Amino acid sequence: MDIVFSPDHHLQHGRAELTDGRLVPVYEHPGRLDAVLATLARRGFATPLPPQDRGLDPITAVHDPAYVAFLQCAWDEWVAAHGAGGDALPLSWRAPGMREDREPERIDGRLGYWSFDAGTPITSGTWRAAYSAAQAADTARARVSAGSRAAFALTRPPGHHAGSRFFGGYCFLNGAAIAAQGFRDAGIERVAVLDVDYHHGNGTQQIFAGRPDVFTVSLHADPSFCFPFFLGHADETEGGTHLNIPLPKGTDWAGYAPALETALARIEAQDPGALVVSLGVDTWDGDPISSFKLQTGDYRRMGQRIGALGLPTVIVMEGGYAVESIGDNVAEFLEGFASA
Ligand code: Q9C
Ligand code: ZN
Repeated sequence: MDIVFSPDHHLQHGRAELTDGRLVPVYEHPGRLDAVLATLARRGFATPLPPQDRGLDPITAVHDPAYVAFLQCAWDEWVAAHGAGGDALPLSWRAPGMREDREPERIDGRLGYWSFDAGTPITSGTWRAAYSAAQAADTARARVSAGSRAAFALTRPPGHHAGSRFFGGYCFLNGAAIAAQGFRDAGIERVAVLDVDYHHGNGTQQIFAGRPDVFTVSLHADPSFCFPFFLGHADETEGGTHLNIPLPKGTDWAGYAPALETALARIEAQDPGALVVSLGVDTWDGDPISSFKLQTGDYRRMGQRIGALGLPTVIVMEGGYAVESIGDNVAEFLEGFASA
């Protein structure tokens, strides 16, 4: 399996996030990918390839160019207003009845305009890190388009919460969506996206809502109790082009496996020509911000079941915050996939 990786991920290193009423060190930090990289090397995976740079085109294929332009200059505007002593974070958002059609001028207002949470710090290196992650997702897709059975984009910051016009949930550019759209633009008529991150893939759902050419599925913690709270319920079908499978607190493999089978059957019924997997391993038992109970060996079963679809596949790294196990959980998934 091809693995695409850029050390530029180190450029995204936020200082703090607001969690449970406290400012705490960020969960989404460079040590996550350092751990995966070291584990994959130790377990004998092939040396990763660097991403190719195809510029802004693969990004603006799924994100509004005005949003992309905002991401590129947000840190500089923040420093001009507040200095570089803290991360750039939004604190105000529009609510129903407020104006959607007027982007504020002040950076504090613009941060709220283009986001949906206060847990996603913008730093000096955020744009370059997110840009390289987007290129890695695109390169993984290009490898598969060129004939590889599967490729893994080992990337951060993650992407599946980022929509066409917003950041949030640690995400800025949606690598899974970039890969799926890349397959479409390379001539694949129908693409499926399967999101197994603990959290609902709200950005991916939004980007492809109502698109019969890209069928999206997300298995996740029920938004009644879990972030992103305002999307991800089972009744959101987007005209038959999307499937949400919300799961209860404490879900283990016995609860997860049948939901995965439902998702796989729906994907097979669409007869797609390619698959994109949003791989979050924050469903692991010991994850510090999650509640599911999957064990390390369960990721091998998950990878095997997904690999058995037999589709050309791009796997994109999403969440997973238990640094002691993230590498083994990812490796189990990839080995299971390859063994199918
Ligand atoms: N108590 C991904 O897994 N809220 N994003 C965290 C922690 C946001 C997770 C609060 C979680 C976003 C890609
Ligand atoms: Zn997650």
